[in-house]
Amino acid sequence: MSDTITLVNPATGRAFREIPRAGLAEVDAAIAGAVAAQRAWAALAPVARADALRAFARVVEAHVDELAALEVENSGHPIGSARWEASHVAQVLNYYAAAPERLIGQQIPVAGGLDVTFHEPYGVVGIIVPWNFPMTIASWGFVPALAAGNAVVLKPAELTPLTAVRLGELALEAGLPAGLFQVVTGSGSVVGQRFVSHPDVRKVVFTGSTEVGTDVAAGCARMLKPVTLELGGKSANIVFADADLERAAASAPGSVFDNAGQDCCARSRLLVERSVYDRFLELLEPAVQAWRVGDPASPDTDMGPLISASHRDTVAGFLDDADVAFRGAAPGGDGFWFAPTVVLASPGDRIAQDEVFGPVVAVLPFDDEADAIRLANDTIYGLAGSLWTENLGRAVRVARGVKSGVLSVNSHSSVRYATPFGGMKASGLGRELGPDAAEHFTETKNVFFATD
Ligand code: TAP
Repeated sequence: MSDTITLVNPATGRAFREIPRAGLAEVDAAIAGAVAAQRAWAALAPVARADALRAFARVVEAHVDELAALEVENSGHPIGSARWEASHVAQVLNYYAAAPERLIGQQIPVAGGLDVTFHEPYGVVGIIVPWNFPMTIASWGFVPALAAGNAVVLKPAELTPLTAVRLGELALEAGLPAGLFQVVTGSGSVVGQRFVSHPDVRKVVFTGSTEVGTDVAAGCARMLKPVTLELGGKSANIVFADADLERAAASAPGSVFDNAGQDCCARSRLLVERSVYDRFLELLEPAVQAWRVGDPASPDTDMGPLISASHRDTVAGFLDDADVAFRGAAPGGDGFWFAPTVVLASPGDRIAQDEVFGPVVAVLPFDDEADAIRLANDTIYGLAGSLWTENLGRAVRVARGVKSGVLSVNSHSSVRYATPFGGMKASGLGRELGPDAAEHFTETKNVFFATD
């Protein structure tokens, strides 16, 4: 394996930067530095840790444009999305800056003394991040982990390390102690595996494919390490006949083609009640044609390229045996472009079961509410989902009936830093974000003080 990683701009197909590929010795050195930094960090007054995270947030806010430009070049994200992602990192920092002073334990009534609980940090947390949302997904792990008093070693995806590397530098600029938050670039099989096997990494957060996540969880089990897994998805967008069909159709492209469909929450199955199926497809077609695919640096772009040539081949392979209804447009040229595609499918089809992770949506009809819930649950995954109806009772019943971690009614919202995020079934284990995330990076210690 070469000791550098070559980065390629997905919109042009051209290599533009080399970065170091860490070996085992470098990972171990980073972990040793993190162990030392964590002791000092956890010993600080909670208000001092809170202030440090607020300072980090301010530095990130001041670098939103720079971070966004890196994501445009490295990941092909449209500039508007990339700015949102960088701002989101600052917001996550601001939100969890409140956590160090709010990690409140319990006082439990017992005989003969005083019993209290403490939220103790694990120590060093290892975070493994995929290439689809490099900054945001990293921040969902490293921010609450730091807030809870841990040190973090972070491995970005080899394809998209630049914003994570820059965030590591910005942490130092903001005054975070050296060693506390380290970004180690390298391969999953070396750096990621070392987070799993190293005894001083006491918790692992993994976001990526269900296949690799299962291996990571098995490795963590052997080390008795807790692990949070955010994995794949095949989420349903369920449109009932009583929905506002115009709104549902206008918003459907964004729900699956955002980030070129490389989104674990992509609503890649569109379930439409049979009585409005034809009408809905008529409304959907112009919305798909209007979805603007092109230069990620342009503020008018809705969708950029796929991440790599090989990923484009994988996505294209899903169309080999698919019944394509209509497609949007995409540029030609050397970038890894792929036109948004709408496919008509049956429940057992590969396109209706497997995660494509590209701009392809499978449309399936359903007969009634029970059928909609059954179809929505007819997948190994359970991450996100949307449902469109004007009937409140139905919205409640279906939202409770679909086995997914994150659902939205008459919208496609999935991620808010203040609300919990994560999947059921093969989509994951544990939750990120929301009011309890910092606590998830702690272990409860119970202390009894005898008074008699
Ligand atoms: P993976 O191939 O699973 O890679 C994810 C990360 O794990 C990368 O940093 C990768 O490093 C690393 N890795 C690879 N092999 C490893 C190993 N043996 N041990 C430890 N780490 C290892 O996924 P991907 O292709 O990057 O991302 C796409 C998948 O992620 C999709 O299935 C998608 O649904 C899922 N995803 C889920 C979510 C949530 S929140 N549920 C969010 C985003 C993505 P390299 O860079 O060296 O490959």
